[in-house]
Amino acid sequence: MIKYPRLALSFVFAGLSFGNLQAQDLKLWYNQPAQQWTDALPLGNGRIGAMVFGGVNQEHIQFNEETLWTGSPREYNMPDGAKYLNEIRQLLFAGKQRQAEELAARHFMGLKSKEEERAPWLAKVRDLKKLKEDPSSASINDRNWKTIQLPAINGWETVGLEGVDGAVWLRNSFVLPDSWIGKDLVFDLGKIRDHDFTYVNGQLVGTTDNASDGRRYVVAAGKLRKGLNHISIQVLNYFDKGGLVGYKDVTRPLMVYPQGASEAQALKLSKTWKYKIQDDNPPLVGAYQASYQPFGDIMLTFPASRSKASAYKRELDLSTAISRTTYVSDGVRYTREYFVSQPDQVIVVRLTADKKKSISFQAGLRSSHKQSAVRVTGPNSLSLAVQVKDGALKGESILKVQATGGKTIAKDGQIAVSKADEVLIYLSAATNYKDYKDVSGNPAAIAKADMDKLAKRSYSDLREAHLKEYQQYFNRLSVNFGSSPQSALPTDQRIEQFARDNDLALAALYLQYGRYLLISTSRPGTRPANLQGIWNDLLTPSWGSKYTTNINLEMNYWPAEGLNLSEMHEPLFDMISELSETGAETAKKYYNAPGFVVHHNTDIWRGTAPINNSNHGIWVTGGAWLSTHLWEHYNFSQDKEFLKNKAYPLMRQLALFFNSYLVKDPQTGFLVSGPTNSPEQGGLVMGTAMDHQIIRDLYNACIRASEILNTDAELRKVMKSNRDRLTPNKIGRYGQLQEWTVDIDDTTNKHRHVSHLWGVHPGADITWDKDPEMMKAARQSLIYRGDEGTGWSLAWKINFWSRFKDGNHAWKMVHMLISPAAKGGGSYVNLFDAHPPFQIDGNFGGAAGIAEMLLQSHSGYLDLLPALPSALRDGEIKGLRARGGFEVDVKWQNGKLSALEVLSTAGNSCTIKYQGRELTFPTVRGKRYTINAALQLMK
Ligand code: FUC
Repeated sequence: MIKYPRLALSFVFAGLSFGNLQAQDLKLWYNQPAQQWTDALPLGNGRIGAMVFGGVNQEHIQFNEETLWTGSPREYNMPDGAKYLNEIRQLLFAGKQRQAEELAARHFMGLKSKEEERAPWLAKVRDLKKLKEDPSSASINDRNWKTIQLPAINGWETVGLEGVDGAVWLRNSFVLPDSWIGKDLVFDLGKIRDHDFTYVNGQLVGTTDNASDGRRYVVAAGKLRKGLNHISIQVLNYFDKGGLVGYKDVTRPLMVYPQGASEAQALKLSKTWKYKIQDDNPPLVGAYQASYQPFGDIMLTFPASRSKASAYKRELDLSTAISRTTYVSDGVRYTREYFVSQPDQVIVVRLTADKKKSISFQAGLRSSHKQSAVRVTGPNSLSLAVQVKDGALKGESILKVQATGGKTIAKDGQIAVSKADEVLIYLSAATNYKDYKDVSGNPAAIAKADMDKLAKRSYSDLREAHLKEYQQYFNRLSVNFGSSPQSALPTDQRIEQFARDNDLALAALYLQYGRYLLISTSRPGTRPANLQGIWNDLLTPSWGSKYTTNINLEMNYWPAEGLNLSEMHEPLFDMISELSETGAETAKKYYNAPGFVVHHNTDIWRGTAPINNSNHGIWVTGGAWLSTHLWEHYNFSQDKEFLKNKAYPLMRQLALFFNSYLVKDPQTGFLVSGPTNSPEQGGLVMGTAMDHQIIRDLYNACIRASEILNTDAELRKVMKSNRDRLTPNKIGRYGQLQEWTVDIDDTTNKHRHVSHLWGVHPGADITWDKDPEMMKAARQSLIYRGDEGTGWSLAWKINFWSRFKDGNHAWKMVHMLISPAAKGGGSYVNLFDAHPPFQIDGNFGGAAGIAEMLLQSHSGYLDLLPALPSALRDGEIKGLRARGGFEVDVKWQNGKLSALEVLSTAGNSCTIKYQGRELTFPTVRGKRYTINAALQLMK
């Protein structure tokens, strides 16, 4: 890649056309330590992730290594799925969806990992008579039981029972109000994972297995007592989140109320439950795919201070990727600095104080993995070894504490430092994962080698190397929407007030945070960002914290090209190469087709077979959607070597797959995809708008690429013919863009997925230029769908409204995305996107969406300020990249373009459009052009 002297040039031009630059607002900061994981601040080097809590007496740094997952290399494909393909298709063409789904469920899903029978275990744990004391009985003595705070939306794993699956008893009680005597009561217990046997005063009042909704049991008056009443619940949890998980709306309590009375009269159940683990060895549950795992935690315990700490602040500086905690305790100012170094592959923490001999603490390591061990390995070092349950992967991590002054002693699995002047702490971590087929790595050797390399390096060496490496990416783009008075407020308060306050600087910060997160989770040479990037503290994270390809994985990479982080895209490209190997097997076994196919999920073992359920797991365009990222990388970079050696060979494989796979719809005569679904609704069908848009895009890209590379003339003819015979986009009877080939859309459907609008964004199948009627129909579909959604759905809608060129509606969606996460999609205290729970896609989709308001380039020209919201009156963004090989600095005042510079990185002709004006000029590679507000070329 050619490097341009961007800093030097922009320095010269800054004075000429851009005037005064306000400082960017680039810090997240808080006046109190993190209480929950989603309050903690994320750091990462693409491989190692850290979440810093910043507690005064107890510092907690939870960390991850990106290759620690459950599972092992194994066969994921059903051997003879292809035998049933035709029958499934015929059933669907004949309108027999249910039969097709049943057949597919039996013969067309992937293979699960090992599964054990449940019945014997269930009989054992249900045999309460065999227990010394019957925990269901009202009179049991539970004084020695421990307590836990429930409900917890992410399961009891997050509130003390980490890693626990099995049979657990929970107990609670309440005093029956006298006025309720003689009335039947409703026990509203929320959702319970997975199976409950609920007793009131020793009598079974309800049991439900695997419900997706909350439990509401009606208990007859005769079973209740005057005064104190006892609830005992035996919860059987086989895997994933356990216990009382409550409601999505986490503010909704568990409660009891008389039947027929309003919830307003309800009595809230105490959140403190007594618990006792009866059996923590449930039968194994087979899993279609593996889950991303936490690694461990660094715990630093400081002596209690005489007085309460004051002047507390913790922050994350996006310009340096360094987090800092400061406070004053007993008259001493303490500062902690943390970063995760890419050049040195370690977490670095520095503790300082403004008075000598003030630093004393104990450092320890721990892990939620049942199989883990901490050892003292030297006078100032510890190691942590972890082994994933029932899986092939293990990890090793080393913690080293280097104090200046004072005394350091390592014993009993801890390192104690007393009265030091300054302390450096390093952590290295590795696993035995080498690639998706090979787990022969030596984690202890890697962790040790990384630690040994630090021997001759000072803190300032490490810090400098870190800054240099990080800033080469981060500093390529700056953005300013004007200063907000709210910049003086801590970030949690800004999020709370954002919808009311028009805190423009927070929107700019959100964009830069997206870039920060992408650099931190997806450096070249690492694995791509999963559903949570590289940050995960749970053994059973939602959706396995893996890779969902029907929107989430792709959304993670929406900012990569436009927001000038092209190299961060590389891990995704490497993954596509691996998927082309595993997906070739799936293409053969399920479709008897060449090329490769990826269904709606994948994991570290690169599984590509259909998973979960036949009504939504059989979706065939995952690989094709991913391949559009290869083509987009070429569009932005104009890198022909990349096109020739990496992108086109993979794209071509996908075209070969679809050449073989597409079939003629007997009703319409057009080619359709299928069996498939429109993610994740409507069930198994033949033909969806999304598939056809993606496949059309793939063919268009392959046709163009084969022309540029002057290859595959014969194949090109086939691709052209298939493209032209594909089912076109259709407008349905409600004026909507049809989601399916038949006009069955339901205008009251508020589903989070808006897949049929793929051609509007991220595709370019439907644009105002090409087909305004279709664009209107797409907009109508989005209006029917409504604004509400999960975090990623809100983020997608920012992009849609930007492409519809309705900046104010896009801005409304930004407001919804940057709002407190308590009741649904929004942002957590650390600005992580809430599905809920935390899912990083919305951060990336949101950042890309804000940029989409300012510049679009998918129609062959630079479309300037295409969806500028009226709230964003003044601003500038420098370093945006556009397709065709351009880098753009744009400034606007009073809602109008005021300055523009374009750097040509490929020497292509440049066309710019702005409010009816148009300018086209030839460019020279490496040259920077200034254009005035009237769209005239200045030099
Ligand atoms: C898809 C979405 C869900 C979630 C999951 C990870 O299944 O429908 O909303 O984002 O992926």
